Amino acid sequence: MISSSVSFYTSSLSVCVCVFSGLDIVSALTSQQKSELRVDMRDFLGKEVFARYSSFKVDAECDGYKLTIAGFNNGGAGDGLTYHNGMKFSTFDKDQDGSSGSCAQTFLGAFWYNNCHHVNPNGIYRWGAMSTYGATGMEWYPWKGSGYSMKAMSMKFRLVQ
Ligand SMILES: [Ca+2]
Repeated sequence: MISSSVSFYTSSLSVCVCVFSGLDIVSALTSQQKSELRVDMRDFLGKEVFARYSSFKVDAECDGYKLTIAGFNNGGAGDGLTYHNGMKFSTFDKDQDGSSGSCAQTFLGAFWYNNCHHVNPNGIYRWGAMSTYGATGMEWYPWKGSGYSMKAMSMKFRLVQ
């Protein structure tokens, strides 16, 4: 289950792909040249915030698509991703997280899970705050806390000089 709301693209190449097929491309691009990442999100009241990271890199598949991120700049969202720095990418069928259980199975997503997440962009689409099903929504903890699923969230990176 992968949300199509999460897409990666670069400004220099018109690449827009879902996470699974995209990680190889993201890794190839970010390994060769410095990249920055911007995450935009919107709640169900229409408010929009973002978080920007001046450095963003994804390692190759043989290294578990490990995430390296730094240089947080706050656009109102707060820093959700530093908690995931250094983690490998986990899916339903590939547990590479920092938990004794499977974060991907528990939180119904695929991500650079630690033990387990502050951010769950590939979680299920829910309408804002819901107490059922725990933190399985499309969440960004520093902004809305646990149990609030965004109306929209996008992660975009671009190569920088
Ligand atoms: Ca685990």
